[in-house]
Amino acid sequence: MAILPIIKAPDPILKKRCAPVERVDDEIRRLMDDMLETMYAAPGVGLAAPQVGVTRRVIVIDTARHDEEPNPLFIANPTIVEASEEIALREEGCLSFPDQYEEVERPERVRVRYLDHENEIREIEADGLLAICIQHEMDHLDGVLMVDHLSGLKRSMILRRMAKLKKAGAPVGA
Ligand code: K1U
Ligand code: ZN
Repeated sequence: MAILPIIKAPDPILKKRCAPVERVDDEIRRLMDDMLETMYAAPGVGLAAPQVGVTRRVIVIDTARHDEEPNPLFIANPTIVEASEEIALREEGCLSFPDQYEEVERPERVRVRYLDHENEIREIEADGLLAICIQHEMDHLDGVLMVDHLSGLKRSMILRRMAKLKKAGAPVGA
């Protein structure tokens, strides 16, 4: 396994719509394993393939707490098959926006269908942090970023700050 560099905003790769995988084969499994190691090292609770420069519909997530056993989820080609009408407002982070935390509104619960590490079709019913994290990572696969849920003014302030840090070569996050 390998730790991959995480792409920081602004970057055109983060705005691309990702292509589905045909099947979860050895190449995609290797990508999933590298992404998981990268996410744990960051540290984070989720990571989407475009954040490591790969425009395929692949996500890894582990929202287990430090006092719980690791519970990695390997997700390819996710689709939301059901979303609650109930909306939650929660603070989100993003490894492509180090040190930025913003409140975003999303459905409280979702049921998601996907292909797992062994190319098996699975469904998961998620709520709380897991539901938020899955939706955040699925947004990445469509080139939608946390800041795209904010007001235009807030979004451009954050993007300007990120561009400045990048230009200055500041060490932003991992
Ligand atoms: O997509 C990403 O950039 C990962 C992001 C996922 C996420 C977190 C919270 C709400 C929505 C989506 C992160 O993992 S940010 C880092 C973070 O939340 C965290 C870091 C260390 C320990 C626990 C959480
Ligand atoms: Zn993110």
